[in-house]
Amino acid sequence: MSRLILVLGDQLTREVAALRQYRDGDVVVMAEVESEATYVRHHPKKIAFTFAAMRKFAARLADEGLRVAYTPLDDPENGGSLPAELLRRAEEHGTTDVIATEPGEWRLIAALEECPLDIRQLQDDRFLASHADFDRWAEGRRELRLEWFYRDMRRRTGLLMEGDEPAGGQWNFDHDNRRPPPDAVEFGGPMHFTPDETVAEVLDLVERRFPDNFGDLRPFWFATDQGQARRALTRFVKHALPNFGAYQDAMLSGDRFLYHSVLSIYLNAGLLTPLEVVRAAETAWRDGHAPINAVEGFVRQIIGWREYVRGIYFREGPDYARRNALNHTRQLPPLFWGEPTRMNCIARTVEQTRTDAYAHHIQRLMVTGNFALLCGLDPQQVQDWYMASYADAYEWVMSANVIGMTQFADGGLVASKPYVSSANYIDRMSDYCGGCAYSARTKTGEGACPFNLLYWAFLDRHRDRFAANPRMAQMYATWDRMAADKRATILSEADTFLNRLSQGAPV
Ligand code: FAD
Ligand code: DLZ
Ligand code: SF4
Repeated sequence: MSRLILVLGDQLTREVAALRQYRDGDVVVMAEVESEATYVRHHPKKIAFTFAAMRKFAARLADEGLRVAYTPLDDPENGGSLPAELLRRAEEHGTTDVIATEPGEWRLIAALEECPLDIRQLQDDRFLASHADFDRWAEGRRELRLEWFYRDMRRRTGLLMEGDEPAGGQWNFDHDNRRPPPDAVEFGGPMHFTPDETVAEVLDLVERRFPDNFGDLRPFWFATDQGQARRALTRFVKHALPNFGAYQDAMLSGDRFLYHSVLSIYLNAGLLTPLEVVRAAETAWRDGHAPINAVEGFVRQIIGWREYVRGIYFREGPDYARRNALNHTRQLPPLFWGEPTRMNCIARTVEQTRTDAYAHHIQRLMVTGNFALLCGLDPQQVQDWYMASYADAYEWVMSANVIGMTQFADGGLVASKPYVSSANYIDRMSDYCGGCAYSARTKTGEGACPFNLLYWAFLDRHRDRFAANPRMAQMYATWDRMAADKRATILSEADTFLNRLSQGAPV
């Protein structure tokens, strides 16, 4: 009897677990559906990327001789959701037997479990650590810190290892990284691809069906198949990887990508596998093309952070994304959706997010994430914003980054202290402050940067929770040493700022 093999829009790999089960007579089911396209108001570039990459992958499978049942969004028979499409195809092909690869979000895992067909969800072994591997690592540990997980992954994969020792004699080369922005960037950004016929059709469809979503659909330049994604990887390794480490944390108004890879979109959709990406980087180091600090930093992001945040999401369960340990309830202000603001760092980051569906890690962490935490925004609304804003957004990778790392809403499971900073950090690591109406160096009064006010107000508000944290002792000591009238001024000005924000007044 034939079986249905379900392939989701972020499982576009020939080697994905369910497809490896394909045998003659089976039918591969792929469907563009309203429910996936609207469960958050995705950036139009993300929807276009997903549909175009799905169409090209389906065509490739058909060329290889597989039977593929593909449903475009505009098909009048379209059931509107993945379970509905499976039920329709099951009836059409006279089967109830379905093989799927486990989706990356709890809501879809549950929807498949509830679907009245015999659906087997196989482990997604594109990841290097299975759920069992992560649980084994986490079991009995008091703290689930990335660094220990990462070292374990290095040993397990043998990546950047010389025998039992880390290559270059250190596990982590971050002290060589984190330099302020360079005067000039030699990379020129990620590879751009001119839309082919398939992409052009999808762009028209997305323009018609999702006209009001936040973000610019055009110009559209993402890779949409494996061949193109591999070319983007080659370009990154050749031209950007050598400088990746040094300028990983820098931000520049005139250069949105610096030396970042812009590969998460392709990795998360399956156009690239994590192993091929890290092996390409390791080879560049072994060939003497890229220094160890750059390659180690890059490899850590992929076999460390990427696997770790997924491990946390699945280990903690469906309620993780709804945690709110600091009881933050302020509504997300309209400046996140591009309403004018005088805060140049926010304006630049949001503008880039709107045009490219991309911002690099430090922009997400230390600009928008930092600001949201300092303002006490509702973490679910913050996560919804990130989900709606980025082409690489999926809950399995988003949640521990937003709920854990940036908003401290998991109470410190991921971050040992909240990622908060005053204007100092942004001033040192970017050129944003030079073009800002506020002054990074001004602490109170006319023109004082809001980060300088909000930072101390945050610490003061959460004193009970954080004062005993040894990593924050120095901040509290500094705060306590300030003159009482200065502290009162800071708190009052922070309050005025937050009230303006809540009232929708321009800030
Ligand atoms: P590079 O800087 O070139 O890094 C290389 C690769 O490492 C990335 O492609 C990515 O696969 C991986 N990586 C790096 N940092 C992380 C991390 N913290 N977690 C997981 N993987 C990482 N990444 C996503 O893929 N999807 C998301 O939805 C997402 N949401 C985020 C939200 C917040 C608030 C923060 C702080 C980070 C988020 N990240 C997310 C992680 C990171 O910001 C992006 O992976 C990275 O910016 C993608 O750009 P890049 O490919 O140029 O990465
Ligand atoms: C992101 C996305 C979008 C926009 N549309 C579809 C779709 O129509 N069909 C599909 O199979 N997958 C889509 N995806 C990817 C899914 O949302 C993704 O598989 C789940 O969120 C689990 O990670
Ligand atoms: Fe951002 Fe403050 Fe710098 Fe302006 S002065 S860019 S608001 S950190």
